[in-house]
Amino acid sequence: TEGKTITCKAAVAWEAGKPLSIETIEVAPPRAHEVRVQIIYTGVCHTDAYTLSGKDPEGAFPIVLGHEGAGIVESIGEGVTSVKVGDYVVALYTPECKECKFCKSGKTNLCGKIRATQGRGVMPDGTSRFKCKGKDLLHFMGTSTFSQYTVLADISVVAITKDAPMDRTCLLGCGITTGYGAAVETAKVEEGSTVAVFGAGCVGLSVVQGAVAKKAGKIIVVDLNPSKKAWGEKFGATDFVNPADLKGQTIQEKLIEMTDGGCDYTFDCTGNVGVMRAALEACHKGWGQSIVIGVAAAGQEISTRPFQLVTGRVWKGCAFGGIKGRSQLPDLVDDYMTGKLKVDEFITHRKNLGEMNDAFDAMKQGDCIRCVVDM
Ligand code: NAD
Ligand code: AHE
Ligand code: ZN
Repeated sequence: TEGKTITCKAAVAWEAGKPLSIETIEVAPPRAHEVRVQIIYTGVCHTDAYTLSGKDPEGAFPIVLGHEGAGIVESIGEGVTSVKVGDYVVALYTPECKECKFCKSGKTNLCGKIRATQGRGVMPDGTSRFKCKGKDLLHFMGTSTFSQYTVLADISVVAITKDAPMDRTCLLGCGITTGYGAAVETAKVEEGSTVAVFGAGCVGLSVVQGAVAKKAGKIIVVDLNPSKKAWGEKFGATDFVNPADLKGQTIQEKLIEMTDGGCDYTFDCTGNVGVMRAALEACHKGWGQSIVIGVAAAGQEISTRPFQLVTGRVWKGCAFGGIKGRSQLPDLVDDYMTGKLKVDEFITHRKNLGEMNDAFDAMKQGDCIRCVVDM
């Protein structure tokens, strides 16, 4: 049966650097291997602000941003078998087709199936499902969760238990999974190891949570904002260093001193390329690994002395924590339900769709970990 176009509200980014406008938009029915989802809650992530700012080389306008969402499947296109109408789902900006070279490699969570069209802001068939005032709107990260209804590829959603509240599960669509996965899946932090986390936002605090789960011995939070000391402690960090308080010593020197020669694992959760260098150089000679998670603006580059790598430090990075969304997210939701994974603690602000610009303003304040938007 042929689906109908839905008219609903969405926060539209007409151009870079301008506030979002709440508009009435038209959302076309899902085509083959697509699903239309009613978004119930969405988080707002720094990456949304980054693309809105115009600094994302892949950013194009007009677009419906948002990639941290949870909702209910409203309708499905031909050939969809992985989810059904009524399923509760989390949107996956890192999809999982289970059949491409990447998915089959066993080495990465990056799926190659729809990455090219996703990066151009269109559905896998090269077209958009969104219209506003007669114009096509672009999709974002394959998800566009700042709309009451959105269309995603079937490989970009995962069904989860209906028992889990969607105002919490939305956060597993990016920030929490990204940091937690970076610690447990990408770095595979070991019991007793020393960890330094640069930047204690939602991502960094989630790294701390992952390091605690893996029983790391020392977990040092590094942040310029003194109020992040208490936040680190709340998630189980053992130490806090504010680089601004160091006299005549670099942050890498301080960390090397605190850890008898350097950290086993460090994580950049700031997106600052100077911090990325410090994080690499704070690693222990011979084996320390530094994981880049932060997203840096177009044109920014990292550097260090090659000697740092020659002497055994490892520089790597990950998207979505290295987690495969369809295979692994349901287990993370179960961990939340059984009290093994903190999620509620990250929510410091709540807004509704009409206040989306306020949610962006809140995110930029030092007291906001995550703002959840009721759609
Ligand atoms: P956030 O702004 O909430 O947290 C960043 C923290 O870093 C803040 O507490 C800030 O005070 C601190 N900070 C800033 N500059 C610093 C410096 N020079 N030294 C020490 N601390 C500093 O951000 P977030 O939501 O936690 O996201 C962190 C980064 O991760 C962003 O760049 C975001 O775009 C990126 N991100 C990447 C992925 C991925 O898959 N790779 C996923 C989500 C977010
Ligand atoms: N489009 C940017 C890069 C942005 C970026 O690195 N995105 C991360 C997710 S951030 C989530 O908050 C990511 O998943 N990257 C892997 C990928 O395939 O996009 C640019 O520089 O072009
Ligand atoms: Zn994000």
